[in-house]
Amino acid sequence: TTSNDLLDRDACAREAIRTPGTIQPYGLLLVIEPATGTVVQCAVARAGLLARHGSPLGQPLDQALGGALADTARSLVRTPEAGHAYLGTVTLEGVVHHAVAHRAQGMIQLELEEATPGEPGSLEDLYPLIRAFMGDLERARDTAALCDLAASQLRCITGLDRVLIYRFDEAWNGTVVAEARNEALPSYLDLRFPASDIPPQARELYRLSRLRLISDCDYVPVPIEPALNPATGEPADLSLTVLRSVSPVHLQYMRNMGTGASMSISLLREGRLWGLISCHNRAPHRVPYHVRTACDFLGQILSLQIAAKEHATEVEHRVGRRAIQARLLALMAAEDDFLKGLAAEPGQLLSLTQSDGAALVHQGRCILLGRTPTEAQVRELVRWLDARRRGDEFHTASLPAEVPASMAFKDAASGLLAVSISQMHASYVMWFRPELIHTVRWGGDPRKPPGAATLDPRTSFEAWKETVRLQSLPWSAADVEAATELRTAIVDIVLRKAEEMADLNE
Ligand code: BLA
Repeated sequence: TTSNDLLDRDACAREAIRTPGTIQPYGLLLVIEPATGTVVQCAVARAGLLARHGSPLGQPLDQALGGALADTARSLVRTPEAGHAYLGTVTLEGVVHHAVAHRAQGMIQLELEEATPGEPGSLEDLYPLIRAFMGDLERARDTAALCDLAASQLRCITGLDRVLIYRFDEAWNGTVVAEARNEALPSYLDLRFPASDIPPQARELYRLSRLRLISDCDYVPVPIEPALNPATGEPADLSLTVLRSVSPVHLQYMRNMGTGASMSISLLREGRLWGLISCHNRAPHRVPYHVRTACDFLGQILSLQIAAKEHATEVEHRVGRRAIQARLLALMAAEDDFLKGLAAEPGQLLSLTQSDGAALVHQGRCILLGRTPTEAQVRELVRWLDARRRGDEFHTASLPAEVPASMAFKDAASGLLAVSISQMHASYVMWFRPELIHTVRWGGDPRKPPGAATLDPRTSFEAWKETVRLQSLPWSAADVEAATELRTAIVDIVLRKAEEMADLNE
């Protein structure tokens, strides 16, 4: 990574995406001061819509819209809720608009979004699809099946060319885990991309506001006038609005990936962003209001189902690990030599920590199981572990960064988890994981096509591969716990055996 890159990433993270000062042009925005009910800021793409009523600025809301929202306007001003209120449709100069209001910064933000021809008139029209989806979800076995179903259902409801579901890891890198598409756009299934593609302030916003729509990556932004609210001196915070203008960096990203339109829906688990459903269309396209509501609803159902499935999987893993531990204990107890017991069924020892290789080093012996460095290399690692000797457990997902000499065997061991089983001797159980780059599966050709500009998922994938070189999959808390529990069991058995021997000798 060059310092240039880092600067760019900082700049990205600083971009004030909540207060862009402009809106997308498929509707209009009025900021209303609730005490007086007058419009204090506005953004209107099609001046003709309001021409006969004059500029809305300084006018009471009902007059600004020629009386169109007179009743709603009065109740709007009276209700203090912060949430999203759907106010029905309003026709201006023959154009039907969906009216939606929020409270923000003590103001009312009223958006009028142009309806599209032939769109569903209500959420009820979409109910059969939603109900079918819920039935299908119930039959999905695991998270992968849930995501596949959701992707195809979302594509069916929206009619968009491609629907991706991606999931964040602990470091906010993402992986495309499910995809439904036609031939208009290429596959991104299994592609990974670095955290910087969706910078932190965007992730925070997406946690608070679940759905965003970019109907045309080449849109001409409409400025909010005046730029600062005369009552507060602040720019309008558009966090909760649909019409919010989007980061120009991201619009370029969309152009580079050949997508004219994009809609994304947040997937949350316990208040944390788990992933996104990202929908694309090759040509500009606006997903209608009620369809978006249905998508938002599907997103929430999917989020809940994912949480339930993941919880169940975690419980299952815990139970599975207990069974492995019990088996290993039995094997060790059955042998005079506990090392023989541990090595008797290598699959058990490896799956205990989801590793590809393991080494048992005790009293001069060294037993290698699965995919490991050579015995000489393992002994070298043991000397290193012994020299650093801090605590009974050590783990790293980037061994080459800790022990440069391990570069030579990064393919077998970029990750190391080790527990010490003796206070006196250099005795260890060690588990190894290979370099992640070798464990990534990818669909399609991950290499960027020649001449492609540098801001798109393919290039990001290349960048991601650079950042994960020399690393294994991270060790989870459960992996480390399983290792230390095994250590305790071994120490107990070894100690007990030693004591028994001592008793016999007495
Ligand atoms: C936003 N970046 C986003 C969004 C997505 C991605 C989905 C949400 C907006 C939307 O719904 O379209 C990223 N889209 C992807 C990825 C894939 C995809 C990874 O389809 C892979 C398949 N982005 C960059 C860099 C910067 C950046 C280098 O790649 C900054 C320099 C910025 N991305 C950026 C910003 C936003 C964003 C600022 C917020 C846009 C907004 O909501 O205003």
